[in-house]
Amino acid sequence: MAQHAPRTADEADIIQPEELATLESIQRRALWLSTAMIDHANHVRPNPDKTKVGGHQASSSSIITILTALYFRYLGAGDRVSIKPHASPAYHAVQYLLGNLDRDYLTTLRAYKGLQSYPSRTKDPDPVDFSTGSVGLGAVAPAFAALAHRYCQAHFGSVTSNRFIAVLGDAELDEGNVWEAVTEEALAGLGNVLWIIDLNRQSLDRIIPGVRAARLKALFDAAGWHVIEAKYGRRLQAVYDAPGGAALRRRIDEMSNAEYQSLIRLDAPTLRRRLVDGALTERHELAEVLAPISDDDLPGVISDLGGHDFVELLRCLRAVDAERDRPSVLFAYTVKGWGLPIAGDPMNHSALLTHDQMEQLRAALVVPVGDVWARFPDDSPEGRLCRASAERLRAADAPAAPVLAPEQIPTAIGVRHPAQTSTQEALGRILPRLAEVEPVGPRIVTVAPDVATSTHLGGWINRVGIFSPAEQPDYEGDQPRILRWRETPAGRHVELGISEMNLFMALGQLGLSHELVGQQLIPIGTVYDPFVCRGLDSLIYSLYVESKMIFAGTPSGVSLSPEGGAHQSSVTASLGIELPGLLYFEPCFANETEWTLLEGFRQCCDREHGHSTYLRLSTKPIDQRLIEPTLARLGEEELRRQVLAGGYRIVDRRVATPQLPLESVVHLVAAGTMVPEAIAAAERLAEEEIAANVINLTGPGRVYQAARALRRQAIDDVAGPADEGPFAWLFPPDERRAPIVTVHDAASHALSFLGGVFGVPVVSLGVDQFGQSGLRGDLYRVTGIDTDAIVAAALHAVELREGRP
Ligand SMILES: Cc1ncc(C[n+]2csc(CCOP(=O)(O)OP(=O)(O)O)c2C)c(N)n1
Ligand SMILES: [Mg+2]
Repeated sequence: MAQHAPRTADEADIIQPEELATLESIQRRALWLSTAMIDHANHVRPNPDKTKVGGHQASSSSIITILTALYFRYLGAGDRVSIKPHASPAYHAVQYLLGNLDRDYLTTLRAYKGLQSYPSRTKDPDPVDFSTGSVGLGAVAPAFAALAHRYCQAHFGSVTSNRFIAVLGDAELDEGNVWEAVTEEALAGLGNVLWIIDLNRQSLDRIIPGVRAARLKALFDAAGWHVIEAKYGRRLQAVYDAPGGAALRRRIDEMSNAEYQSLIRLDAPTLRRRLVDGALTERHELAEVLAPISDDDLPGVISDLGGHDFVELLRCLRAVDAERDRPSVLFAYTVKGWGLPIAGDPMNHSALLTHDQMEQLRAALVVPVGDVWARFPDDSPEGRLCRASAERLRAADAPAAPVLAPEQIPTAIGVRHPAQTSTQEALGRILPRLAEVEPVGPRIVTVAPDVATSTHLGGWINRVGIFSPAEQPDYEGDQPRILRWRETPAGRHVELGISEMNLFMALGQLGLSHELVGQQLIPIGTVYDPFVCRGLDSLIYSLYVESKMIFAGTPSGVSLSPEGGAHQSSVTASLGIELPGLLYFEPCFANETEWTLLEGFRQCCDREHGHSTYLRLSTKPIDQRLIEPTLARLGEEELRRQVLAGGYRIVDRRVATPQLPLESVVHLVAAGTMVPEAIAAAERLAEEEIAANVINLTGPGRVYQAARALRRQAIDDVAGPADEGPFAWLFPPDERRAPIVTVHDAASHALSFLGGVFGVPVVSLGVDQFGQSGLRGDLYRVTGIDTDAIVAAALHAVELREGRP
């Protein structure tokens, strides 16, 4: 259980008094700057919108001691840190004092192109290792980055990173994703991970019940973490050691958080009375131990918590360093609003100091009059410590290994597939072939949340093995078996427990390993497509931080048929189209799967502009011969180009039904598994004298982006011929008045945008109800995406074009 760091160590051994005084002075300035930054944004900067600007003075102040201890004493080069979202001003204040942020930015908190409301690794001007904002996500990110560190160290020998630290708000531990990470076996034993919990016992609305801290410590302990606490500061500890001190400790330990929070806001005489009179026992001892403490000192002593005591914190951090084989969590007891007049107030989350309170604070924190944004003079002890700390933090990082160039990724590797196969099987056949392809193969790492075999990663796993920091005994020995589960440090598949939140967080951080760890990885995850939604928050987080990863959602839609309604995805296609930073492909054929996967690799190699890639795959066997005529007509290179640009005409009416007039044209636009049904529908329509093109929309997101760009060009009146992108070959100019039918094993809405591109009628077929078990044919019929439904929709679309409702 929670350890108290040994108090036997001599204080002077932990920190010299002069340095302690310097740290105290730096923290005063950091507290001022962080509070003043928020004040300026809210009360000084012009605000024509009149919407509250915000910023969290209380949340920032509660980690001010922790941040000062970390950055001006503890951290070194290669340490990567995540800061709780609402303390971004405190973080920027520290970066300013370290010389990593220009003074001009101090007046730009929450302004356009200024300091972001929450730490952002992509948008803030100073170095931010991990973005935070949605509580719980930034908290766990460093632990997954440490997994990338461990993996890269085992595989490539050198890394640029060292320790991975998260400073969390205590209410972040309410989020389930935190516990999914804490109990994840793949993260076990990461001795370079430290979480510092800012235990101010307050969240947004409320004071957190006291029993929680004890429970939380027990949970971490049970999960194999090293638990330490910085509960009381040295002043309070000294009182506990005096006669009657044990009674005071019991009184404070046993009182509710709400009572403690109220006590620390009282004047000394009332505080003294409440402490004694409010006790059920030991009143005499309490009065005795409090008697020698003056009224001037009493409030400071009673609110003296370990998270605001440098010596106590540094003592705990020393205990952290002594532990190498498991992650550590330090519960640092703090006061929300520490050092401010709003300290401990239950409603202080968004509270802002008034003008008068700011003035008093400036005087109390000895900020130079007339220079509220002052740094320390270079030749002052504080200035010297700031400089020395900045140098220590910057000290020679090992150089990062070079990133592969997109040109080093093959365009195709020509895997052969049977005549009938699914895209899921195709991926399973392609990956093992890539294992040995230099230079990309060794950089591929796969991840699955307990679905590796059911998403067809078996062949890959047999080839490359499972990653484990230490070799695990293989009790199955050399017995012949379909899947060899060899766990070694050389393995290239990371198997997670069933947590899609962990999957996307792991992929996200592995996909940033070049930036955070100094070694590039190409992470590929597999997940049942419906459960993409289960990990959606961390998927969005990973895209927001511009990670470069690949994942296959498979199987998808109702095409998986007998598996039933609970496993049928529908809205994921829309996510693929709509999420920024994500490239989405829904291939139908095996060779398309290969080309789109390799495009995903190229995206991972373009660290600046590359996107993550989502392949929406299926278990439906597809007749591969259907693509042959188009392959012959366009040639492999051109077909591949069109596939990657978003789509191609797999049935071109100019070839299939040249005798039918232009007025009879209808476009059948199908994505992924629905292409064969659309082809069959086109044949039937030809019998009705309707000329149907079938467009295989391999990349609906890219096509949507092209549509957007086309309109933008028109609105902006760009000179010269418009870049029509895939529309040039999908909808040639003479066919742009033809109506469209879309068919997709996904929500019908996803492709309905196509009608708007050239302003024609569109009938969208898709899955807009929850599914059920059944044969594929039955399910296609009841959802209205089978061949009959496509034919009927096309006939209706033709009527629409002719003006009939
Ligand atoms: C996922 C999510 N839900 C809700 C919020 C809104 N919110 C912002 S801060 C906060 C409470 C945070 O409390 P704590 O983590 O203890 O930090 P403190 O403010 O005490 O420093 C909440 C609920 C959020 N940012 N993210
Ligand atoms: Mg809190």
